[in-house]
Amino acid sequence: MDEAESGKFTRAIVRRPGPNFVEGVTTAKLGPPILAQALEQHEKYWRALEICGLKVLALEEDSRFPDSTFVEDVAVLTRSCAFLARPGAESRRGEVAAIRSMLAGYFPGLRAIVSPGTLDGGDICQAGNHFFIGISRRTNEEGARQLAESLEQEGHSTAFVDIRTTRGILHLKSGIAFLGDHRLAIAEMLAGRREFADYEVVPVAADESYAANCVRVNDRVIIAAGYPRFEAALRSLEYELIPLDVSEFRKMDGGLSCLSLRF
Ligand code: CIR
Repeated sequence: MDEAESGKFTRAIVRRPGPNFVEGVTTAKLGPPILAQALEQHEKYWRALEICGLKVLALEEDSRFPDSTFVEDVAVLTRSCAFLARPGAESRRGEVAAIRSMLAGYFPGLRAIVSPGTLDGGDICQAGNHFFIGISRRTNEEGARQLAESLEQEGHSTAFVDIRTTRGILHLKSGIAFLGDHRLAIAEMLAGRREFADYEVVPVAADESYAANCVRVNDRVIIAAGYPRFEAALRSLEYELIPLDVSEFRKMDGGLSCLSLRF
């Protein structure tokens, strides 16, 4: 639940990268990730969530699923319900089982995206009571429709954002983040889209676009280290920041938001 305005997050689910993390799906041409560094970066990410006041729940690593450290993609959580995703990459579908078991203890009425729908949690951006639902190479129109219908039954509003022809982002949240305060960080490739017209925008320049994937967690914002203009823009808005190096996850097309499910 990416909702900074209606109550605090108290928990996060994470999963350490497994020994074959390097075998995951990627389009980034940044070379193979170094597992030892990925583990160290993950450890710091975990600590950052604790600094933000969260109890961190860890799933066991699972080498059947090299991308399973990107837990955000396999569920969508709101204050009142949880939706199991149906990842667009077939190699990731089996990741849902472990998340289902973990979430069942916290969300009694689990719902699920069903075939022929596909949906990755990375395409869902919650902004208060409103949900932006990306339609991407991973989330198809049917998956988006199923989620929107369920969310609307729960009293939320939704808007589709088609990013299928937007270059340079895998998921919607690779290019936007909700910062609370009716404010979105928006990467250059998504700037000017009418879906975001009602929001105050913190623009992320083309050469810093990776930084748009930041995470507001309670009173702080976790950001990728190494993007000085975006960092300065957030500091000038008086956000308390936790910059983290996530270079090894970037090599696998991942970022900060995808490494946890917060609720
Ligand atoms: C994948 O291609 O599915 C993973 N290698 C990366 C997923 C990143 N998830 C995200 O941005 N929400």
